[in-house]
Amino acid sequence: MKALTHLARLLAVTLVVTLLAPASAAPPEGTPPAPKDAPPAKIEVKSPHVRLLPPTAPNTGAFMVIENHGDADVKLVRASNPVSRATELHTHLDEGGVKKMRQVPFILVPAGGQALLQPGGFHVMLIGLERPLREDEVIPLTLGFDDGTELVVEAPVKRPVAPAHAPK
Ligand SMILES: [Cu+2]
Repeated sequence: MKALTHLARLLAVTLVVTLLAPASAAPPEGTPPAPKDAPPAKIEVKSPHVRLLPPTAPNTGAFMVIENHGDADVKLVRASNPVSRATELHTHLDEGGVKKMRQVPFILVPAGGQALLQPGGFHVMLIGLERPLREDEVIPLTLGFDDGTELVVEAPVKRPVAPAHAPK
C-alpha cells in the first residue's frame, strides 16, 4: 500500500512537471523577455535614435515613436542627455515655404495613440554637443512626462537615410 502511494505521488509530480514545462519554455522567436511581475508599461518608446551629423555640427536631433497605452493623454515635457549642454523639445513649422525649428513646451501623446518624432516634425534637440558623436554609440535619453513618468531610453547614433548635408 505504501509503495502504491509513493508511485502515485511520483506520477503526480511527473504530471505537474509536464504541465508546467510549456509555460517555462522559451518565448517564441522575436518576443522580448518580459520582466517578471512588472505591470505593462503605459508609455512605450520605440526605435529611439540620434541623427549622426558631420563632426562639426553643434546640434543634432533625436527621433522615436512614443506610444501611450493608457486611457489618459500624456505630454512629454522635458528631456535630457549626457552629451549636450541643453536638450529641448522642438517641432518644425512651415513659414512661407521655409521649414523652421521652434521650441515647444510639450509634445502630446494622445491616450491610446502615439507621438511621432521624426525628421521634419517633432524631435528632441540636443543643443551644444560637447564632443562629436560616433556612429552606433548609444546615448541615454531621459524623457520626462507630465504624469510623473520618467523613462531612460537607449538611443543609438544612426546615419540619416537621406544625408542632411549632401556632399558637394
Ligand atoms: Cu530642433
